[in-house]
Formats: sequence, structure tokens, C-alpha cells
Amino acid sequence: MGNYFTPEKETASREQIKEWQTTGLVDAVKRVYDNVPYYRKKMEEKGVTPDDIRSLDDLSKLPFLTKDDLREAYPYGLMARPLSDCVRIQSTSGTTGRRVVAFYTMNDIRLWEECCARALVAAGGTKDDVVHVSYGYGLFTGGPGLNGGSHMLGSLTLPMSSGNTDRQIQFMTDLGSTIICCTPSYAAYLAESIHERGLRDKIKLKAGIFGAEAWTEEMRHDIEQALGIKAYDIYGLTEISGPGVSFECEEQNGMHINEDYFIAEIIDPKTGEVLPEGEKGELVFTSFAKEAFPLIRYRTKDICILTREKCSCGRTFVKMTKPLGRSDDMLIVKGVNVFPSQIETVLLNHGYAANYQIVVDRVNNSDTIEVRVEMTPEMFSDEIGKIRTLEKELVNGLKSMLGIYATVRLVAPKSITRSEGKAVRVIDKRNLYKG
Ligand code: DLL
Repeated sequence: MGNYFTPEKETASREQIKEWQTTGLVDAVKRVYDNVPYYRKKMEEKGVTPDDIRSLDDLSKLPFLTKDDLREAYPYGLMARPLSDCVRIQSTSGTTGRRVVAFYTMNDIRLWEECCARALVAAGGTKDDVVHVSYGYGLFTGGPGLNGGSHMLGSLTLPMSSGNTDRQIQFMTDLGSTIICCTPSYAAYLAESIHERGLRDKIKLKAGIFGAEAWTEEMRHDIEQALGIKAYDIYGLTEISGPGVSFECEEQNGMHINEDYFIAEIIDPKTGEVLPEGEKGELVFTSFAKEAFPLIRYRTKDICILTREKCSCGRTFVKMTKPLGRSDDMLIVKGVNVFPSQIETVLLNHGYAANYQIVVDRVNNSDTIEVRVEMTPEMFSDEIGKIRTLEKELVNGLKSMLGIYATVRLVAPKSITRSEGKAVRVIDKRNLYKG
């Protein structure tokens, strides 16, 4: 049996959890129907009213919500509370064009931070820990979420944010950080940098909480060995709150979903049909306890499996596997959500045709992204200087669209293999998803 931040919740009986979820669902559906015209319209189109929703079995009568709905309703169209009740805005790590914003009341922030505090405790955290938060702070939820969770737990919190590895290591050694929170790729990079500086004996880390992107068991093993820590996975998405929607316990074998706040379903991504427990499909969340931005049946596009097998940690919350893939083409590069369509938009805006390939790799624990694009016959040139200028223009265009640096390689017209079926635009050499 482990330690819990909220034992009465985390080890509640199935009946109790079902009761919380049923009451929460009935209430949330009524709230969105009454307060959010966008939802009311969607429900009317499906011919369902709040009176039809009385139990968890009725959930499948409700329409799904997707990222496209969030974009269509941007910025205020899905709010269930007036702006004056809100205290915070966060946004997904993807940038321009695809922006998704989420609103929080004070209670929504508390709920989210509580989820993060649970994750910290499940990783062995106590008020005596020094929690080193190297997720980005700002619109991205990683930094603020773990920071808030650490405060709630009463740990000493180091709001490092990302970057400046020398400073990270200096604080880590000087202040004796015991728990590190960052993306797994940054953890691997930090581990390497610590070894290079010969400081492995100077760090006091015992655990790491790593998420926001896919990572493999091999990576877990390497990071654990290199830093002498236990590495725990944490999952979440801005739309549903941020990190902490689910978290790993001492079993390090799947993540417990905070079912007192969120209902999880697995659906067939093609048909939308709900799949029985144990089957692989797209994860769908209903964040019934949220006040400002409750989402009903939100399709995450993350593919995984749910299991209710008894967990030795004593938690009764359902477990999800690590995401095993995505049902859309979103990539996570350097922790940032990237859609190939964003890249295509930049190329088309610069006068290129849609003949391109995106190659993603991981070199020295750091993601790289290269866009190979054919010059059009009109711009084709063998003057190196001219080509470099064109490439630079695209690099800048991509940087402002994606928020990250991508290298660009202009290639001769007709040199990218044409596909007879669906074009293979993305080559992801990282192989992060297993299953
Ligand atoms: O990445 C929230 C987060 C911050 C989670 C810090 C964990 C730690 P978004 O930027 O909205 O939010 O991206 C959400 O990231 O749908 C998944 O595809 C992916 N993702 C998040 N956690 C994991 C994980 C944050 N542990 C999207 N493993 C999600 C694999 C993850 N993928």
C-alpha cells in the first residue's frame, strides 16, 4: 500500500466513484445545456436533453466534442461561467492557428493542482521534498500545474521552467532537489549533462515525474539508471485541465485516472462506438467537475487501453496505459504539439506546392525536425546562396507558426517520391509509441 494525498478519494469503492460520476455528469450536462449555447445546439442536433441523462450508461447518448469544436468556439464559446468568475487561462502547446484556450475558476485551479499533488505523493513526494519544476511556465500547463501541486503538498518548490541547463544543475546541486518534473527528453538530456560535468554524486534526486510527450520503457530505464531515481509517468491535456489527469503509482505500470473528477471512455476512433474495457481505442474524457470549462465526451485522439484490475498501490481509480499512438497526425516535437497541416500552410504561403516530407528524429536526447520541400521549377536554382536565402525564409516562417526551430532542406523539383495512395508526409524515426 502506498501513500495518498487524498486517501478517501483515491481508494474509494467503485460504487462511491460511480456515484460521484453520476451526480457530476447529470449536473454538468444540465449546466452546459443551460449556459453554453454551443452545447445546447449540439445536444439538440442529437435529439438529447438533460432529462435523458440519468446514469453513466446514458453518457453514450451525448455528442462528442473535438478540438475542431474548441477552435470553432474560440475563445469564449464553451464557457459555462462568466469571465468574471475565471482566474486563469492556459493554452495548448501548439501555437498559431490551432490555438486552444482553457479557462479556470479558482475551484478549477484547486482541482487541477490537487491532481498534481496526488501525482507527487504517488511518486513518493512529501512536504519535506524539494520539487524542481523544469516544465515550461506560461501558457503551457506543465510548469503551473506541477508548481501548484507541489505548493499544495507543502513541498519546497523550485519554479525553474525549462532551458538553461547549467543553471538547472547548479540549483539542483546547491539546493538539493529531490524530485524533478520535466519532459522525459529533457530528463535524459539533464542526466547526460550531469554526467558530463561529473556531478552525479552531488545530486540528491530520488524521483522524476515525466510527461507531456510519449516515452518508452527503454527511456525510463536509462533515465532511472543515469540519475539513480524512480521515473514516473504523468499524463494530461490542457483542455481537461493539464498534467495530472492521470499519474503513475509505485507499480509504474499505467496511470490512474482521477475518476472523482473525470470520466474516461474508450471508443473506436472510426465509428465512435464505445469499446469494452481492455480494448484499445481513443480515449475520451468528460471533465464533469470543472466549473468554467467542463467538456463532455472530449476526444483526446490519444490511443490507449483502460484496465480496472486491482492495483497493489490500493488506488481504485481506473488505469490507462501509456498512450500507444494518436488517431490524428499530431506530432509532439520538443514538447510542442505540431500538426503537419501547419507546416503545409507555411509552405503554401511561401509559394511552394504540397510536395514535402517532415522528418522527426531524436539526436542526443533532443528532438529534431527537418522539412524537406521541393522547389518549384520557377524557383529552382543551383546557386547555393539563393537556395540558402529561400531556406532561411522558410525557417523563419515555420518558427513563427510552430514556435520551434525546424531545419529546412530545399530539394530539386520532382525529387520527393510520389505516393500512389496516401502521401507519407511524416517520417518519425523516434519510435516512441509501442503497441
Ligand atoms: O502536455 C499537459 C502535460 C504537461 C502533461 C506536463 C504531462 C506533463 P498539452 O500541451 O495540451 O498538455 O498536450 C496534450 O500531450 O493529448 C498527449 O498526446 C500528449 N501527452 C501528454 N502527456 C503524455 C504522456 C500537456 N505522459 C497531449 N505520454 C496529449 C504520452 C502525452 N503523451
